[in-house]
Amino acid sequence: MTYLAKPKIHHPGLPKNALGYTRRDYEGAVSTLCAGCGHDSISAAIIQAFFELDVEPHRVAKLSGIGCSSKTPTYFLGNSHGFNSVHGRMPSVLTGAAMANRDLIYLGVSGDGDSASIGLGQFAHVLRRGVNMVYIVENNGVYGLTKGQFSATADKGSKSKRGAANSDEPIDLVLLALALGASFVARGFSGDKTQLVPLIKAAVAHHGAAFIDVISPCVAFNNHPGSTKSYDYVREHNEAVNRLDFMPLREPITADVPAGEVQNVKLHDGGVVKLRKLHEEYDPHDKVGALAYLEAHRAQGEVVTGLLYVEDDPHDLHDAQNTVAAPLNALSDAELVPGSAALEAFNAALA
Ligand SMILES: Cc1ncc(C[n+]2csc(CCOP(=O)(O)OP(=O)(O)O)c2C)c(N)n1
Ligand code: SF4
Ligand SMILES: [Mg+2]
Repeated sequence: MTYLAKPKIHHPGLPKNALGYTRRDYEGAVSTLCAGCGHDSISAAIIQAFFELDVEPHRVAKLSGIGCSSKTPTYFLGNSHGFNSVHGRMPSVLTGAAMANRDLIYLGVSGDGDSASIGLGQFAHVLRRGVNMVYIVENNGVYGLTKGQFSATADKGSKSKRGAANSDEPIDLVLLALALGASFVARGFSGDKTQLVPLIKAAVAHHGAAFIDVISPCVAFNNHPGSTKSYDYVREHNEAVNRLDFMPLREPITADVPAGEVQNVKLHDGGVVKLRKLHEEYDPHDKVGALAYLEAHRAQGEVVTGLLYVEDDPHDLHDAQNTVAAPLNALSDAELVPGSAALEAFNAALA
């Protein structure tokens, strides 16, 4: 993959996080995507989220498939581990890496073609297994990289750049993620960083399968009248269920928010998501309610964004499989090869 390295000139006055790193330490190469692509705004939100979370870049593993969206890990977290896999196959590579080393933060970045078309089976299984990760789909309703064919998330009746209407029913990845058992489900919009950054931060802190569908207009093939994934359409039809701030517990919770308008959602690692509820009736702990809410607003052509569902006490695949806590590459020969006596005892236990 070609890329342009960023010049290593650091402004001495750049703000530093608790680790002494600047935002530049979380950036990657210069993007080669089309100017104005929504995916670049998502990269910027990821950079900001990890900078603000004070995460050491070498603790992150970013994985992707194939597509403009899947190219983006080159443009953020340049000092992290990275793996650009095959089209639609990122989830199985991520699962293998996560099972081998639970000490890293796993960030899967994919597109709607990558996850809802060729990779739908992989998408389903990584969520239902509860792999501890943040899974972001940069959803533009088209195969951007291969020149704008409709993807499986394109709305029925939405028009392509050449005017052809899509005749197929769309797959709503958020509804699917809820049905498949993801323990954190959210939707954002690439053009709304104020909402997206805290969503990413909360997803990183979540212990389990965290999925964020980010509507991300493709300026080359899907940002014209008739498209339901354009900037204008989403701005006009966006229904935000909540406003989010993410606060690690070491920071005091601000007290100047009027009572009754805020709900603190505790995350497994002790972090807190502060939900400023716009709608009194919306409860992100109620999965059945979330499904009904999404369907009702979808029927009205609205795109619901925000934290839609979070499980308070989630479990991940390591919990289910009772795996060893140490990364496999840290185990000694004796632990990896326990010998014939241990094997015989194990076989005897199965008899
Ligand atoms: C096995 C395989 N089939 C098809 C392709 C061609 N291909 C490359 S990217 C892509 C679609 C990408 O769409 P999406 O995941 O939505 O990413 P976007 O470019 O829109 O961000 C396709 C069909 C491929 N690379 N590999
Ligand atoms: S083709 Fe679309 S998705 Fe790809 S870089 Fe250009 S604007 Fe972004
Ligand atoms: Mg796409």
